[in-house]
Amino acid sequence: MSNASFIVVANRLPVDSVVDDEGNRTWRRSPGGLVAALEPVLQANRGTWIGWAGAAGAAPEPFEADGVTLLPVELSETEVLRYYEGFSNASLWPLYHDAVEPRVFRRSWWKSYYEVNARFAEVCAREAAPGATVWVQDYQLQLVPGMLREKRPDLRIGFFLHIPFPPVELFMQLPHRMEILQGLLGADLVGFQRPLAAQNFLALTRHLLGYRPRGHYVTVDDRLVRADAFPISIDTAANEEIATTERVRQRAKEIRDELGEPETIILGVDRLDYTKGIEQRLKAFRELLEDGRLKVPKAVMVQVATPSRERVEQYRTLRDRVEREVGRINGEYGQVGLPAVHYLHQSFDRYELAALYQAADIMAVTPLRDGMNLVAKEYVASQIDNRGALVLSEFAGAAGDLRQAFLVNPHDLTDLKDGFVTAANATLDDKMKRMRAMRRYLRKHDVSRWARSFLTALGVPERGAAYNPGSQPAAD
Ligand code: ADQ
Repeated sequence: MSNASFIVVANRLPVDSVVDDEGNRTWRRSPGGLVAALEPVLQANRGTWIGWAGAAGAAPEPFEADGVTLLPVELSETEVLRYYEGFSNASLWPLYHDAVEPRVFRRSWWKSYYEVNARFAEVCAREAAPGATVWVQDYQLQLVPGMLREKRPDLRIGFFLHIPFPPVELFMQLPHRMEILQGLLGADLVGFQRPLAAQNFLALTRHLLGYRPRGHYVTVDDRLVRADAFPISIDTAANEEIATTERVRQRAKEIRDELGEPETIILGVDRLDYTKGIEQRLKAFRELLEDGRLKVPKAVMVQVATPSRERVEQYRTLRDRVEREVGRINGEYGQVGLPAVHYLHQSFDRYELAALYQAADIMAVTPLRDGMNLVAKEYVASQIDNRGALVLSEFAGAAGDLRQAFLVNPHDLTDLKDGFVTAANATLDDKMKRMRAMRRYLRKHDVSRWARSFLTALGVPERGAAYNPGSQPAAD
C-alpha cells in the first residue's frame, strides 16, 4: 500500500503525450480548470491522479509533474472500443443527455465497462493511505466508488458527475441500472451540476432500491450518503487576465477586420457533439437569412467545432450533417470572399479562443442538453468591456448561474431565432448591465470555490491545507 492521502480518479490523466522528432516522449499538461483547481490540494497532500494516458496498450510508468504523482492505467484497444467509445459514449452519454440521440446498448460493452472500473478501483485501493480521500470523476467511472468501498471501507470517497443525471423514466432504460446506482452509492458524497440531478438520483434510490432519502441524504448500510449540487466553474481570474492582454485585444481586432467588419458576429464554440445543438443553431441562422431578419455581410456566423470522438458512428454522421448544412448556407447566402458561415473544425489555444470570444457580438451557446457548459462562462469572463451578448440554452446547467443571459429553448426553432434577433437588437446599455452582473457572479463563483465547496462537504479541510486523517487538532 502506498501513502497517497488525496487521490483523484478520472478517465483521463490531465496530460497529453508529446513525441519529439527523435521519438522521445514528454508530457504536456492539458489545459483546463479542473486541473488548475485541484492542483493546490494535490500538491499540499502529496496527491496522486489516476487515469488513462490516452493511448491503447501498455501503460507508461508512473511519473511526477509539478509535485503531483500521475499514475497511468492501462486500456487495451478492445477496451477503448467497448468501455470508452461503447458503454461510456454510445450508451451512457446519449441516455444521460435526455436521449437527444438514440442510445445503443451492447452486452460486451457493459462487461468491459465493469472490468475497467474494477481495474481503476484496484489501482486506487493499492495506492491510498489509510483513511485517505478519493475523488472519483464522471460517468465513465460510476462503479468505482462502490468497488472501492468494498476493498477499502476506511476511505473517504467523493464522486462528481460532470454531465446531467437523467430523470427516473430514462434511467430505468439502462441495462445494469441497479449496479450503476449501487456503484455511486459507494461514495460518501455524490455531486452533480444542478439540484434537479441530485433529486433525480435520490428519487431513484427510492424507486429502484427501496431506500428512504431524507433531504439530501440517504442511509445505506448504516452509512449516510449525501447527494447535492456543486455547479462547476472556470478560473475566472485567469480568463480575464488573458482577455486583457494586448495580444488578445489586437487579435480580436484582426479577426473583426478579416471578417469584413460586420455589424453582428455570432460565434459558436463547441466540441462537435450532437448534444451541443450545432445543427439547430445553423438552421436557425439559415432561416433568419431566409426571412431577411439578418443579412450577409452585415451578420456572419463563426462556428468552431472541436474534433471529438471521431471513431464513434454518431459523431461521424453528425460531422457530415453539420458540414452539409454549412455548405448549403454558404451556397445560398454567401458572396465571393464573404461566406455567411465560417466553419473551423480545429482546436485553438487559449489566446486565439479568447480573441474569438472578444471579437463576437453574440455568443451562441445553445445545447439541447449540457451538464454545465464552460464555454458560456469563458465568454462572459472574456468580455472585459461588457459589450457582448450571451444567447444561452435553458437546457445548459450554466443557465442556473448566468441568469442575465438571453435564454432560449433550442428545441423550439422560433424561440431560438427570436433569441438571436433580440440579442442582436439589444441596446448597449441593456447588454452591459447583463454582462456586468454575470461577470460579478463568476468572479465570486470560480472553479476554486467549486473544488473547495465539494471538498468541504466531503470533510476535507480548506483548500491547500495538508490533510492528515489520523491527526488530532493541535492544542493551543
Ligand atoms: P464538455 O462537453 O467538453 O464538458 P464544456 O463545458 O463547454 O463542454 O467545455 C469545453 C472546453 O473545451 C472549454 O473549456 C473550451 O474552452 C474548450 N474548447 C472548446 N472548443 C475548443 C477549441 N476549438 N479549441 C480549444 N479549446 C476548446 C463536460 C460537460 C459540460 C461541463 C464540463 C465540465 O459536457 O457540461 O461543463 O464537462 O464539468
